Amino acid sequence: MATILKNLSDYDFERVPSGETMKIGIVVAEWNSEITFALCRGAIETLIQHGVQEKNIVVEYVPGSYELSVGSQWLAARNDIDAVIALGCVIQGETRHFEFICQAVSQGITNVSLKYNKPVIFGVLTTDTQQQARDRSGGKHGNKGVEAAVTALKMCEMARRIKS
Ligand code: DLZ
Repeated sequence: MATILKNLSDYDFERVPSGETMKIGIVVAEWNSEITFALCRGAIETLIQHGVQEKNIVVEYVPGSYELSVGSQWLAARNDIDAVIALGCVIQGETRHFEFICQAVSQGITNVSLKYNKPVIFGVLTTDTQQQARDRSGGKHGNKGVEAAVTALKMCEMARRIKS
């Protein structure tokens, strides 16, 4: 599971499908916004690099990662949106809040994806420290927003191919 050996922004550009005809929803948690807004910038830049038109990127904000599930659901319910990217950052604190939020959001996002039969991408950093989160939101380990965007495009292409 270690991401230490993997740079989250490294991928094979040629293997990513064009996003020219895709419409992507992004839901961003405002908690730890220094991190999550950097994830969002990484995701948007990557989508645009792969042909997604700016007008086809819909960004919505929720207060914290716990609300990412329902925020994703509202976007996934829209027929015009092909995939949703959920971006958040949960940092381990002194209480068990961390575990509850991580469990809820990972399960919640999976449920939304299965309910709406469309990709909902888990772009949530779950780290022990703020520095680990910085390292993964445009720092030395890349940007999880980039990884999430690439995953969304690949899954959209697969969904279209298989469902058509
Ligand atoms: C309350 C809380 C705490 C302690 N930590 C985080 C965090 O590290 N990352 C995050 O995205 N949100 C956190 N929150 C807020 C919860 O996600 C949620 O917004 C509130 O509990 C209200 O439901």
